[in-house]
Amino acid sequence: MLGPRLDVPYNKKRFLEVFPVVVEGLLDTLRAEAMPDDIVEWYRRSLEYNLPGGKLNRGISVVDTAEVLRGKLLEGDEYQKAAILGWSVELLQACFLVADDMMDASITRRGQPVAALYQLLKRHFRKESYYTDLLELFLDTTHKTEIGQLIDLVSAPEDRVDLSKFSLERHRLTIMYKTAYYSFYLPVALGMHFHGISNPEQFALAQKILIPLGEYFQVQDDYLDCFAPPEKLGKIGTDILDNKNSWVVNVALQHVTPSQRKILDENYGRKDSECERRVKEVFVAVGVEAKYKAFEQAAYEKIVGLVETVPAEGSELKREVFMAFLRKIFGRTM
Ligand code: GPP
Ligand code: MG
Ligand code: MG
Ligand code: MG
Repeated sequence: MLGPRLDVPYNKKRFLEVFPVVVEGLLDTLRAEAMPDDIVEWYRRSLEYNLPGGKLNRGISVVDTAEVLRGKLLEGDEYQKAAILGWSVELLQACFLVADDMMDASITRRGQPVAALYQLLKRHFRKESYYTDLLELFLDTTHKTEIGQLIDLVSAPEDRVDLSKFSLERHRLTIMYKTAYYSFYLPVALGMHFHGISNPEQFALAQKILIPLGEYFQVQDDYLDCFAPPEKLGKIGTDILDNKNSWVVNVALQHVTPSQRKILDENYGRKDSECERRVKEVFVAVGVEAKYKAFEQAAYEKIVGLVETVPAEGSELKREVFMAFLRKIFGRTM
């Protein structure tokens, strides 16, 4: 294929090769403040433990975006710089996941908080004309994500299960804020700034496509929480136990018989694995899997339709930026 290479192993390998630069840069900022060696060492271990373990889709998407916009592979220092911007998203993600796992009482995942991204941006981007745009983007996105997390948690009281409070409208609002902005809009917007795009209309157009893409991703996350094998998913689902306003329960509620509804009322949101099992039985019985497959297909077509609103020629943005992201997540099972 001519132009950017988007195959996953290659992109992941070269992205990981920049990680030592990220770590050394961050450690230098501590050494420059004369931090004791054991503190520097702890910081190194924390970065190495928490950062490289995931899929790295968000970080790699910053580089992919920049390469698609440029129409060629980035090399040398330029590649390194784009990858550092990608690693800054992974720092934000690591920090979010640790907080989320405490909020959701999850059992397994990657580790402890790291909030070094602003040091990283300062070190590598301070002299760029778009430095304040980067800062603003990270701050606004973090705020949106925190609001999303607020809606998610307030909608799931531990002591008061009331399924009549759930709705797909509330679900849409939740996932747009808690996931879509930081996981989809942020990486592409960073790649756009890196490439030198500054026209707000282009960012608005990107957002119009990426928010629905992110919503689709979080519906997948909700479905996989319930139905994917934990060893494959890398995390143990907690949504039923946590009384979450998830896509799955909303779809089930639309199709239950009165007796199935009673089972859900009595078993959803209870911290008990037998209750969880009964809830899953109802989900299976009402045919959630087929509804999910239909949802995936419809979401795919809707997003392709939105991508086609980007002009095929002569636009600063390129359709491939979005199609590359869509291909990464369509039909995923982990
Ligand atoms: C995903 O929700 C949302 C986040 C990881 C954002 C967390 C943001 C904070 C400000 C803490 P989720 O709980 O469904 O994710 P998972 O299934 O991975 O636990
Ligand atoms: Mg959560
Ligand atoms: Mg969670
Ligand atoms: Mg989840």
